[in-house]
Amino acid sequence: MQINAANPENGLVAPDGTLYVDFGPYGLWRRDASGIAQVNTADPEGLVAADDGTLYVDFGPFGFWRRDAAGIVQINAADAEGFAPGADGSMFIDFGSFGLWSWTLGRFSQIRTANAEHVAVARDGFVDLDFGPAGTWRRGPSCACERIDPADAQSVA
Ligand SMILES: [Ca+2]
Ligand SMILES: [Ca+2]
Ligand SMILES: [Ca+2]
Repeated sequence: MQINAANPENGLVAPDGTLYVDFGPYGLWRRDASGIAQVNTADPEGLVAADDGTLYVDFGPFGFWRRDAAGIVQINAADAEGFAPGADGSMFIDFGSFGLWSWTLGRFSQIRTANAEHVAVARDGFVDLDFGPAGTWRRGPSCACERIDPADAQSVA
């Protein structure tokens, strides 16, 4: 089924079966059992679905948003540089010069003040964080952060 004649820039199927498509200047759209609808007119820079089906969207200068059954809400006005969903429903967000933050159960907490170069979440609940010259760090389910490599990783994906 064609949602839109425009070329999609990005898309994903959330764990709840909803299809989300980034149609660039035509905004963000979804398709589920109730049909096809536009979620937002802004062009997403990135989107990811958490295990619980919640969609998280980086709308660039319009901030960072989440969408669940209750609707779509902005959770921060800053433009995220990167983000990755944790196994427990947390979201880890690189807000550039504002540092690295986790979003859990509706609350933000800052993990580090440094600007991460890359954030990746392993399925075992660990978060790998590339802080460039400050080395590569790993944050475990206990929330402790430890440096696993003093070198600047090329990638932790
Ligand atoms: Ca886009
Ligand atoms: Ca962004
Ligand atoms: Ca960054």
